[in-house]
Parts: sequence; C-alpha cells; structure tokens
Amino acid sequence: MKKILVTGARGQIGSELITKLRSVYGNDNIIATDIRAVEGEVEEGPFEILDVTDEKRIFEIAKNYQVDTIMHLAALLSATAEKMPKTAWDINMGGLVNTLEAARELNLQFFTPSSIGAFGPSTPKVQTPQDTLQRPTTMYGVNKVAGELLCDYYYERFGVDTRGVRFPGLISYVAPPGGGTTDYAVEIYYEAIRQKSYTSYIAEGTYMDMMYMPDALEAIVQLMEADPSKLVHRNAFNISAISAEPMDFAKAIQSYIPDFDISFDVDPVRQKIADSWPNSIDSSAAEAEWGYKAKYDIDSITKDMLEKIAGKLR
Ligand code: AKB
Repeated sequence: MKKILVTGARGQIGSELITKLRSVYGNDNIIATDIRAVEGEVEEGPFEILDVTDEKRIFEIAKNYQVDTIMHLAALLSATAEKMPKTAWDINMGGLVNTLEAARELNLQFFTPSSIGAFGPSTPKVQTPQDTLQRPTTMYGVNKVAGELLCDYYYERFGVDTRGVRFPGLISYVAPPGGGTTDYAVEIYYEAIRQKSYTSYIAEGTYMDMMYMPDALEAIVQLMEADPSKLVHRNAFNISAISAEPMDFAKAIQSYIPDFDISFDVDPVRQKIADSWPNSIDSSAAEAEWGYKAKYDIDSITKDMLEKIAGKLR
C-alpha cells in the first residue's frame, strides 16, 4: 500500500488527483499539501500547509507521515511564469530540487509532471517524437527541460525511482487552471454555458495537444504502478488525447448548443507561447512501455464538460 505526499494539492491537477488517490489507496494514505488553506472546507484525509521552497518542512512532513512516495505538482504555469520569470525559476526549480532531495534521502518513489511546454520552435511540430530537440523559448519550458534532466539525473546517479509525463493542456470542470496557455480550452465550456459565446485569446488554427482530466489522473496512477523493468524513458513520457484548435472546440460545442458563437481577441503573450509548442505529440513510447491509452475524445470531453458545468452553475 502506498503512502503519498502530494504538493500543490489545491491546484488544477492536485484537487482531483487527491480524490482519485484516496479512492485507490485510502484517505489516510494521501497527505495533501499546499501553500493555500481553504477555509471552512472539511478534509477527507490529512492536509498540511507547505511552501515547496521550504526544504526543512518537506522533510518534516514526509518523515512525520512516513510516506513512501512524493507526487510533486506545485509549480507556476506557462503564462504566469512569463510574467515573473525569476519567481518561476525559484518556485519551479527550487520546489523540484527540494522534493527530489527528500526522495533521495528518504528513499521515496517520485512523480512530477513535465509538459508540452518543454518543446520549442525548433522541435518537430507534428507528431513530435518522444526523443527530440528541446530548445524552449519560455521560462516555463526552460524549467520543464531542466526538471526532466534533473529527474533523470536523480535516477541515474542516486537510484531514485523518478517517473513523469509531459502533460498537454488539461481540461476539467472541478478546479480552474490558472496562468496556463491552454486554459482557453476550459474557459470556452464555462462561457458556452454562461452566455453561449466565447472570445478566444488563442488564434484560430493554433493546434495544441489536450486531454481530459480523468485520463490524466489514470495515467499518473498507471505510470507509478508500472513495472520498472519495462520503463526505458522513466521521466517525461509524451502523452496526449487530442490535437485541437479553438474552432474544433467551438464545433464540438455547437453540436450541443447550436447557437454557440466564437470570436477572437488574441493575447500576443500567450499566442507566442502556443506558437512555440507542438501541434501534436506522439505518445507511442508511453503506450509501449506502460500501456497508456486515453479514453476521451473531443466529443466525449465536450458532452461531459457541458453536462457537469451546467449542473455546477445551476
Ligand atoms: C500551460 O498551458 O501552461 C499548461 C501546460 C500545457 O503545461 N497547461
């Protein structure tokens, strides 16, 4: 039975990952941590306040709860990182090295997500291979490439069981994303329900990879449970479900809300980031090495998102 410390538990992935992990491994075996407390919320398992730049506190919590795994999610996303690059370096790299150090000293299994943001304009844009050129031009991308290499280093040098995926844009209705480039693919569904129209900050024709949150959560559990002897790559597996542009989401929504309307008011900062990322990535290494497979396509994502958000906003 695993005992897992999760950082960034209040974030977009964390809030749903905690629920998923508690259903798989039991409430008391999942230690949720975040820099933010939510007032008045009743926790279904342990919760601790944690700033990931505080190495001492990470050790303290990991030791107190005798965890055997760290899932490190706390990080600034791409658009926020572009606004405050030095802070992004301090949080994204500082948090990573601190949690890796805890994993090394306490002999813990370790997961952290990389991203399609780890690729750059000189990376092959279509069906981006698992192993390819990575020269990102954003601070977030620089953090992600350095993070992938650092996780590989901790495995090779110290034998830490590090594992990870390159997530595409994640779509979910539970917790909103914050400060990402792919956030439009969540906002569009809320606005479709609220006002049957959406103004996209990403231009028509800009393809990026996306995935529904249940597939992302399943992928984390599956990778962490995978037979290590089958893992050739370990960290930073490409995984994706769909490659889509704003009009693809608009058309999918129009099949449920025929008078839904999309317009464009492009944000140059986020558009530049999106333009530097792949149109689509190749997930075949993840499929071959640990059986990754997404269940949701754009239509099933759209159906579920519209139903769930309509229920939430009622
Ligand atoms: C972002 O847009 O920054 C994230 C990501 C793709 O890593 N959703």
